[in-house]
Amino acid sequence: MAYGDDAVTLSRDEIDALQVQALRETLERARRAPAYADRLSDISPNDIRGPEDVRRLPLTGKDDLRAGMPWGFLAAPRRDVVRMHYSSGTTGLATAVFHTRGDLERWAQCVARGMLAAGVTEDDVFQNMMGYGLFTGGLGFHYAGELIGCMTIPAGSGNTERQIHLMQGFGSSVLHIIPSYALRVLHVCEGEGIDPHADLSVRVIFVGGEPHSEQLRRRIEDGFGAKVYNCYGLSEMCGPGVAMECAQQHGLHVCEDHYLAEVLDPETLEPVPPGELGELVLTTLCREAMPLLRYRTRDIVHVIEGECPCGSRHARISRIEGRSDDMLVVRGVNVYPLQVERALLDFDEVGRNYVITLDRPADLDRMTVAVELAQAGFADEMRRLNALRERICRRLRSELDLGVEVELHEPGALPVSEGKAVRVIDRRNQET
Ligand code: DLL
Repeated sequence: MAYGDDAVTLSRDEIDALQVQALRETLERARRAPAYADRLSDISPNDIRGPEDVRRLPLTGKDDLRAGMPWGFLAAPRRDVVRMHYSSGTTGLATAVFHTRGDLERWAQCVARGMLAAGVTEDDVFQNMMGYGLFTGGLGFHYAGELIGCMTIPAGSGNTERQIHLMQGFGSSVLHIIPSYALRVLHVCEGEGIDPHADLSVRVIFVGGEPHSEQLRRRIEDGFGAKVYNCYGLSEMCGPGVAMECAQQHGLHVCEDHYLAEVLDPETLEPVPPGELGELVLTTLCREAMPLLRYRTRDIVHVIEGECPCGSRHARISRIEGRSDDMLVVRGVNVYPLQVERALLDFDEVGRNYVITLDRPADLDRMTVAVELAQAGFADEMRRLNALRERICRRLRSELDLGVEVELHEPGALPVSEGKAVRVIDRRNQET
């Protein structure tokens, strides 16, 4: 084994002690960030006596990150930062996340821990089918694969025929992929007459980046003849690797030596009783460049009680059961309806009403934006309208980083709801 990790064998008491110490250090580091300096003037590290004292710290939200752009949450000297990622925000304005070299090493260790728990070894060929770039999915797993010693193929996302060709040609045994894209790959295999059980060697698949059901996991497992492990994370913490499933496939172990997790009622912001659904709130424990205190993920989970038979005493959370805000995840890309609205407002020809429909034909998320036109009579000018549709498509693609379909409608043609407008119709789960 090229890489070992002692933290998985820590007892509960050891994890608690480690969290208290790390929380005190985090508090000291966070003070160096301009956005936290004033908010932490009343609290000293000695006030932290148990992990529950995290509740003495202020909550941090996406809006705070946005207000602090670009450098407000940077707690280390700029010259110590070796990487930046970028994540989308409630009004489409993305926020930056900074990493020191040490932050990147610890991130790779978190992901490697989950990969090892699923039985990945240096003998594996790891095809990483997640986007590389500002999105954290690709690079997040890449260095973990190399740390373990896998032959790592940075395939990136898309180009399905080539992906299958790589899997066949190099005997890829481990994949990392967006769950909806995994179904797409199976669909293409079927079309090409490739039987994944007989013609491919995939035995372990990590999925994450978007919500998915237990049924979807089973479909991917059956299709590939492989075990599928859920991996959770978000750019604000690092990316993938905040919590991952072990071989039991029952709940995701939070890397509790790196993240302190709370589950709060999103309205009262009080802790929910163990086992009940609430919003996951995370505090980084080791981050140097950008410590975040009690970050509201908006992801709804519950804690899985009891000791996991795998032996790890790191707390387990359920799969993500929903969001406490209106963010949609489409093919792994985070989309806020307001981003769509903002893009549409750029067009004089477009009226006030629009509806976003999500469905999943051919097992891949599709987002269609029905757009009502500002004036009647456009329906005759087909050429002009097609050009307009193309421009709106391009504008939405640049805003969302996601290809969407656009339909144009006569003024008054889209339903108008009384009260809060119904902007999103999500049919995806009806079809899975
Ligand atoms: O999606 C990081 C990631 C990449 C995780 C690849 C796992 C695998 P963001 O783009 O910042 O980061 O999006 C984070 O995606 O708050 C969840 O709402 C959703 N999400 C991520 N993983 C899962 C999952 C990455 N396993 C947001 N199940 C999060 C359900 C997930 N939702």
